[in-house]
Amino acid sequence: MPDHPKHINPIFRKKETKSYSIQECLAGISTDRMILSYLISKAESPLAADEDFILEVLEQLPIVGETRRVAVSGSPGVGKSTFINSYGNYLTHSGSKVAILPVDPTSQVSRGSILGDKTRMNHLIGNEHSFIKPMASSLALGGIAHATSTAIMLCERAGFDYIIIETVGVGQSEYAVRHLVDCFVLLLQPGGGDELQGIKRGIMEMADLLVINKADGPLLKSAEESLKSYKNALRLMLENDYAWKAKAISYSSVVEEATVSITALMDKYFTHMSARGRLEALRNEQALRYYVDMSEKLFLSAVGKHPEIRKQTEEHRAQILAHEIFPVKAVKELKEKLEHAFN
Ligand SMILES: Nc1nc2c(ncn2[C@@H]2O[C@H](COP(=O)(O)OP(=O)(O)OP(=O)(O)O)[C@@H](O)[C@H]2O)c(=O)[nH]1
Ligand SMILES: [Mg+2]
Repeated sequence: MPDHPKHINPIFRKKETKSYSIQECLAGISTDRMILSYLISKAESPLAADEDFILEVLEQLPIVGETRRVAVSGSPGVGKSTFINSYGNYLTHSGSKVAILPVDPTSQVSRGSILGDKTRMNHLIGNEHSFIKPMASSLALGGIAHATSTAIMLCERAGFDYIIIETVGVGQSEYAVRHLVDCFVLLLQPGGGDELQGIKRGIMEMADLLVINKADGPLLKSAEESLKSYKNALRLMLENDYAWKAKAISYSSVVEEATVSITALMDKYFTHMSARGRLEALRNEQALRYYVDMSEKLFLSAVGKHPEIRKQTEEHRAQILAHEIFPVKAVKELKEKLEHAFN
C-alpha cells in the first residue's frame, strides 16, 4: 500500500456528487443552489476540462444586474462570520440577494474554521435569499485569486446583489482578495492597537471601511475609545486612487441599529464609487491586474520547467551552498542562459 500523509484517511471516499450538463447549468444557475455550488466546485478544480466547462458557462451567461463585491477581513475570532450573519440577514430582509464565500487558505486539510463559520451564519443558512459556499483553495499558482474570481463571476450571473467574501486576516490571502472586490472591510477588536492584534499595517491601509466590532456589553466603552483613536489615525491617511478616504465605524451584531449604520455607510461608499465611472475603472484595473498576476505566475512556472534552466539553477544552488560561486555571479550566468534559451 502506498504511503499516505498522516492526516489522510486512505479508505475515505468522497461522496458521489451529482453532475450537470452545460445546458442544465445555464438553465438552473439562478434558481438551483446545487447547480451554483457544483459550478463553484468546478472553478476550484485544476483540471483543464473543468476550466473549459466553466468558461463555456460564463461565456453564455450575461450579468443580470449590478453587484457589490465586498471583502470582510480581520484576525481570527474578531467576529467576521457573526458580522456577515447579521449584516447579510439585514440585507436579505431588505430584499437583496446575498452570496457568501468564506475563503480560508489555512484550513485545506480539516476545513475546521469553515465549519465554525457555517454555525455562526445561522440566519443565512436555509435563507432563500442567501447562498454560502466555503472556498478552500490552495495558494499555489494564484489558487485563491483564480477560484474566487471565477466564483464571483458565477454568483454575479446567478443574480446576487451582494457577494461577500470572508477572509482571515493573516496576510497573503488578503492581498489576493483585495483585488477581487470593490470594498474591503476590516474588522478590528476593541481595545488593542493594530500591532496588538497582529494586523499588518499594510492590511489596514488597504481597507475602505474599518469596523470596530463587538461594541456592546463590557466592550462598549473600549470600542468607543478605539473608534476615536482609529478615526484620529485615519485623519493622517490620504485619499486612495478613487478619491475615497477610509472611514471607521463601530459595530455590534447584537445591536439592531448597528446594521442600519453599516448599511448607510456601505451605500455611501458605493454611491461615491458609482459616480464618475469609478467603479468601472476599479473593475477594469482589477481585471487587468488579475491577467498580469496570473500571466507572471504562468511565465515563472513555464521557465522553471525548461530543462536547461532547471539544470542550471540546481547546479547554482549546490555551488552557492558549497561557496563555489558568488550569488551575484550565479545570477549573471542565469541571466545569460535565459537570454540564450528564449531568444
Ligand atoms: N459581544 C459580541 N461578541 C461577538 C460579536 N461578534 C462576534 N462575537 C463573538 O466572537 C466570537 C468569534 O466570532 P466569529 O464570528 O466566529 O469570528 P470570526 O472572525 O469569523 O472567526 P474565524 O472565522 O475563526 O476567524 C464568537 O464567540 C462570537 O459570538 C459582537 O458583535 N459582540
Ligand atoms: Mg469566521
